[in-house]
Order: sequence, then C-alpha cells, then structure tokens
Amino acid sequence: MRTTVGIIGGGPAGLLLARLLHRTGMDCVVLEARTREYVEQRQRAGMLEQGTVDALHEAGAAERLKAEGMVHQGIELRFDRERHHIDFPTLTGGRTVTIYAQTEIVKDLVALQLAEGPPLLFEAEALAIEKPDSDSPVVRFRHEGREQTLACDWVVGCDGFHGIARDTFPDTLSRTYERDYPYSWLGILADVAPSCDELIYARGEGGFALHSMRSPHVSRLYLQVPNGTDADEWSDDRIWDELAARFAIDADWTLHRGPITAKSVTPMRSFVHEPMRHGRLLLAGDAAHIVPPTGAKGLNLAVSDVRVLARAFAELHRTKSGQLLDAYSDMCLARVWQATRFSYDMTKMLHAQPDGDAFENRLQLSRLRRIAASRHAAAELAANYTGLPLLM
Ligand code: RFL
Ligand code: PHB
Repeated sequence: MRTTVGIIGGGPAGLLLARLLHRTGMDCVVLEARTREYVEQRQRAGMLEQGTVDALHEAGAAERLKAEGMVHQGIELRFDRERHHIDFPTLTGGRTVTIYAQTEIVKDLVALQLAEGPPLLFEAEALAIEKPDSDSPVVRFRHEGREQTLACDWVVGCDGFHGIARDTFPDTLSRTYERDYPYSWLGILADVAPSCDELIYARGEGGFALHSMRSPHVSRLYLQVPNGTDADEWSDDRIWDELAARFAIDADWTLHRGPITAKSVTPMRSFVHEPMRHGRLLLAGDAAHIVPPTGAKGLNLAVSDVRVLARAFAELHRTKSGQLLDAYSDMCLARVWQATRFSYDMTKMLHAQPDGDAFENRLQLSRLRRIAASRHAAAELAANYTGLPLLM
C-alpha cells in the first residue's frame, strides 16, 4: 500500500485530519488499532471551543453538531457555598462554547469517512515507523491477521498518549515535561436531566466536583477521588450523596439523581513532548501532549494541532512550499504551553490538597474570590477557557 499521508490513530485528531486533507485533494490512509464500536463508545470530552466547532464546519462534519450541540454562554464557579456566573460573551467580546460529546464527533467523522473516503482501516495496529527521517517513511502494521506496510511521503502520529509514534523520535531529540497530580476523577454518566443550564465547577468541602451534560436527558458528572480508587468502591448512592455535598450552596438548589449508566476513574497528568516533528514524522493531539481535564483543553488542543497541520499540508500541496510544515512544531507548542498552564492553574485552584495544607487552601480560596470580584481576573479565565486565537 502507498499513500501521501499515513495517519496512525482514528481518534478525533486522526479522523479530522483525514477529512481536512481529503477536502484539499490530498490522499491519506488512517490506521486504527481498535474496532469501530470501541472508538465510537469511548467516553471522554464534551466541551468544544468555538475554534473546534469552526474546524468541524470546515470539515463538513457539523450537521448533527449544529442540531444537537448545546451552546453555553458561561460556566458557574461554586465555592464558599455560593455560586458565581462567569459570562463569556461579555468578558470575551462575544465568544461562547458548545457542549457536544467526543463520542458523537467520532461517530460523525467515521460515518463520513466510510461513506466518502479516504480509506479508514479498523483493527489495523501500527507496529513501527521506519525511516522517519528519510523522504519515504514506511509504517508497518498488522491487519486481518497479517503484517503489511504502508509507504508514505509523510506520517502523522495521532495515536494518543499510549501510541508508538512518539517513541520513534530519537532520544537525543526528545524532551519531555510532565507532572502527576495527587488525585483522580471518578466520572459518571446518568440518565437524568442536568440540574443546571451551564457547567458547574465546584470546590466543595470534600474536594472538587464538576457537573457537565451530554444532552437535555443525560448528565455527566465528575468527583475528585484519591489516586488508586476503584470505581466499584463507590455505590450509586455514595456517588450522589458526595456530589450533592460538594455542590451544596446556601441558596435553593437541588441535584437531580437518576440511574448511573457508566462509571470510570481517570488519573490526572500534564505531559508535553518536544518537538512535534522529526523528519517526515509529525505528532498531533494526545500523542504529543496531555492535560488534566479541568480546563477542558485536551480535545480542543488536538483539533488546533490538526488545523495547523492541515493548512501546512494544503500549502505544500498547492505551492510545494514546506514553510508552514517547518513552523508546525513551534506554532503548536506555543498554544500547547498556554493550555498546559491554564489546565494546571484550574486544577490547582479547584482540587482539595490531599494533605490538607491550610496555607494552600487559603490561596485557592483567594484565587477564586479574586475571579468572582474582578472583571479583569474573570476575563482572563474566560479568554483561556473559550480558547486563545490560533497563532498563524
Ligand atoms: P485519542 O482520542 O486517544 O485517539 C488515539 C487513537 O489512536 C489509536 N491508536 C493506534 N492506532 C493504530 N496503531 C497504534 N499503534 C495505535 N495506538 C493507539 C487509539 O486506539 C485511538 O483510537 O487521541 P486524539 O485523537 O489525540 O484525541 C485527544 C482526546 O481524545 C483527548 O485529549 C480528550 O478526550 C481529553 N479530554 C477532554 N478534552 C477536551 O477538550 N474537553 C473536555 O471536556 C475533555 N474532557 C478528556 C475529558 C479526557 C478524559 N479522559 C478519559 C482522559 C474528560 C476525560 C474524563
Ligand atoms: C465533560 O463534559 O466531559 C467535561 C467538561 C468540562 C471539563 C471536563 C470534562 O472540564
């Protein structure tokens, strides 16, 4: 097999890149290790920046998003048993965010690609990338029980945090920066109408809680739990009681409870790999960087990488100039570090310190009170949350 751009990974980054390349007339092939059912059911992100929504429109993949996406004008911060609305349009000059599940984005992109191309192979696991620093890199992969090769002009590793592409970079080139956090998130999906119109980020007595949603009938909620927590230790009643306690305010408000349909624990980590290009191998999305989900930036960063990359390939295709491809890594990393900083700050501000450090507690509350009291501080949060401009 041969193609211009070999894409490893059929998550949001790989699928969107394939779609954008297809629309500029470049050929590519997507190799995805898992089954279609698996990638379509994997529960993850839900909050989309305007730039992410725009990219899905550009890709011609926004029909259902237009109909079902829920536009939100802000978020609510809860602490000290009080609620504070952060109004995005007034603080950012009109920006909003949209709630639409990553599972639905993946379903929309998979359906389009299977109907219109380019080729998308499921259960095709990339095993190695050979000669990434030559003009003709090759991806070795296993599909339908046999080993095959895909000869490419370029290879893009969109294979997530546990993929193989990042490990193909020579040790002498790779630099990594990381931070683990001393807590995890227990996430649930529940068949119950959301108890709020916008997302609630709460710093409760017992720790952080987040109220998000998937539709007018399905709620998505998260609880800060200790690392190593087994989701089975948490009965449905225990989860609802703890959520109700962390969201509690003095005003009249109730958390609606309903049947829990999914439960899982996610550790929190920041990780950045530099650079994002080695010869003709490029990394995009979680393959190159991950952030704790408190800032809702992971999927949005994956999409902004892919937007830059698609433009760089379009320029190469049209004018034969590799200038944008040469700038790809630096351009993306500038944004990645801004999102890494924001996600770190949000995480540190909202989670209870497991060691109960009283000094840190006071600092957290003073940061939150500053945001509630100062338009300037609130505007800084709103600008980062709704997404910084694409630097290109
Ligand atoms: P993905 O989605 O991990 O996809 C990588 C794909 O590559 C495949 N793969 C391989 N294929 C072939 N050969 C190999 N050797 C392969 N190795 C791996 C995998 O099977 C997979 O299909 O990475 P991508 O495309 O970069 O997308 C990144 C996003 O998925 C991720 O950043 C977000 O989900 C993070 N995230 C959030 N991001 C947001 O922007 N907003 C949010 O609200 C948000 N909430 C979240 C989140 C992530 C969470 N978890 C579970 C980590 C909430 C949670 C709980
Ligand atoms: C989600 O809806 O899953 C979600 C929303 C916002 C976050 C993290 C996750 O910060």
